[in-house]
Amino acid sequence: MKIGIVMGSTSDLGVMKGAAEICDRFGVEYEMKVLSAHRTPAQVEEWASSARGRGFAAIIAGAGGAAHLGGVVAAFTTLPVIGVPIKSRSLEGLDSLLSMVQMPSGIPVATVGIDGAKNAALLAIEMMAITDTRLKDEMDAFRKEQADKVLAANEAPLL
Ligand code: RP5
Repeated sequence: MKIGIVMGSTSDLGVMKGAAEICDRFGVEYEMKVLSAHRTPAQVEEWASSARGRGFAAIIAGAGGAAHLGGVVAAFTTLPVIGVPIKSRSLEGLDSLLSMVQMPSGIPVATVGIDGAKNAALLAIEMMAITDTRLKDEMDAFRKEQADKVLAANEAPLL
């Protein structure tokens, strides 16, 4: 199983590469695409509607501004879609966040925080780890690593 990572523009790549880095860390295969809900709607439909048949477990969609890419992808698949609102130039990403998170009832887009591409990938891998014990073990180790880092900060006086 692999993860689909799609973004509306190459200008989103600096943030969305964070999702790819997490996939690499966990040894999870991904397919990364730039496709726009408004500039290339036909290609979005083709890519999203074929995703399940091509072995995807979940899709991560990053977009900024009037960020409808996640919703459009979700319209064409019943795979879980995780939205990453990209920080925009004009409204700092609040526009992207609200556009994504406020999906009308019936077609969900599980939206992470602004520029939260890494969390989106972690969430997708947690979904895969429901049935994949290797990924479950890797996720436990990843959590422990984070806890150890926090606790290590207390080994010397803080001030
Ligand atoms: C959205 O518009 C993209 O997801 C991007 O975040 C934003 C700006 O796109 P560009 O003008 O940089 O192509 O479609």
